[in-house]
Amino acid sequence: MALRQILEFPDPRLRTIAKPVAIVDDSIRTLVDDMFETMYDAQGIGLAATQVDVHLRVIVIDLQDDEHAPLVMINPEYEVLTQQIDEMQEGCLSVPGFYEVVKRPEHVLLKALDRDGKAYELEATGLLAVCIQHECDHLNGKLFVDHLSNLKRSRIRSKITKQKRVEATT
Ligand code: QAP
Ligand code: CO
Repeated sequence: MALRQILEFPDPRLRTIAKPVAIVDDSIRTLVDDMFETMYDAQGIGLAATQVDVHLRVIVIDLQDDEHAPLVMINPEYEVLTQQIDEMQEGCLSVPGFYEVVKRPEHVLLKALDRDGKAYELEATGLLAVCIQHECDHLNGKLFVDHLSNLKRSRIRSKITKQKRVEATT
């Protein structure tokens, strides 16, 4: 297992549309294991392959509570099951230090393949539903900051860019 580097906004590689996984083989399982290790190391609850510069439709999620086991989602798709929209404060390992409220459907049905390539379905509400939608957005080159106003997004972009300049000179 190995830690992988997490791309940070506004890196253009985060805009790549990920390709479906053709076969769930050992190379995909290695990617999944590395993604869990990288996510736990960074103290995240969800990570998409896009964020580690691998443009395949693979997600790992671990809410780290008593109700939910760690989840692997390969070629995920979801259906919205309600008209109800909830607001939740979101963060992202690719936008470190920034948290903003995003509105999303509250109830989804996820269809995906697991670590063994076996198809499964999962109904989700609450934090898990938000996390599934947030991570699926990554596979389509989208970030939670895209749900914010242009003003908020450009403020976040300039703060991160400035911080990177400071880091480069210290
Ligand atoms: C997506 O995000 C998510 O800024 C997963 O300094 C987040 O794991 C879905 C993190 C919230 C729903 C609600 C962010 C860690 C982790 C940071 C994450 C940071 C350290 C973000
Ligand atoms: Co994210």
